[in-house]
Amino acid sequence: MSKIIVITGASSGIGAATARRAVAAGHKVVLGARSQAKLAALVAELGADKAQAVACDVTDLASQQGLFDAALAAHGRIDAVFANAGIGATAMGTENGDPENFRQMIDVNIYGLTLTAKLALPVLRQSRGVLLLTGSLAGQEVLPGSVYGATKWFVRGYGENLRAELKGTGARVTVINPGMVDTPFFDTPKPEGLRPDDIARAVLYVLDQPASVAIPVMNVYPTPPLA
Ligand code: NJP
Repeated sequence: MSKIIVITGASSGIGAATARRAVAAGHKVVLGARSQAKLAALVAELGADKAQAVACDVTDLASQQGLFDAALAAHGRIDAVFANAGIGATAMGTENGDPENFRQMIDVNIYGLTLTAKLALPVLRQSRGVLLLTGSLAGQEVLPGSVYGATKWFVRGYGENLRAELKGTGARVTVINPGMVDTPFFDTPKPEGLRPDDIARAVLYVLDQPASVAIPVMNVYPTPPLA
């Protein structure tokens, strides 16, 4: 069945790849990110009958509300929300890190995510849908001094708490934890990493499950190089 999927962080990388794969699978997508021009180009590529976009900043509740309002106005329901917007560190560790970058990571990766979830929960209760959160393998292991990694530890714990909040509603929560993915998240190409479409396939796998199946966590690693 064709699903209505809201994606944040949809203007590039994992979010854009997921939008492409979702539309190819027959779903309809409603895309959010700050960059209006990139979103418009993606909608033109995917087709305006299958994709729409609302420029928004996930750290602003009213701005994100516009994304959800547009999805509900167009489709009357939302079956899945992929809370994927996130930013990385400009330097490794805490001692060498830029405090302004710490604040931005906490704003987008933590606060913005909680706003997405706040807007998603009531609609997903109704549709018995799925909330996917983009975590990270960096939120599964200890990386010395990493504020970015700590924001993704938050995602891991928050996913558990949201699952408890939704218990008995039929709505489900999945935390997707990618390894390194070759996206604009990094300043330089990462050919040794996963492709954005590798994560998109994982997202579509979760969305393809029947309502009776819950996938709490999915870790996606690149295969280690051959010995
Ligand atoms: O990175 P990128 P990825 N409001 O830079 C958007 C996690 N992850 O696809 O606003 C709204 O291509 C930004 O759009 P724009 C990572 O932590 C990655 O790799 O127009 N949107 C863009 O669409 C993140 O959670 C790796 O600049 C905002 C998107 O976020 C997710 O994967 C590994 C925004 C970022 O796309 C997607 O990152 C891992 C805001 N305030 C987890 N700020 C990896 N790449 O290796 C940013 O484990 N965006």
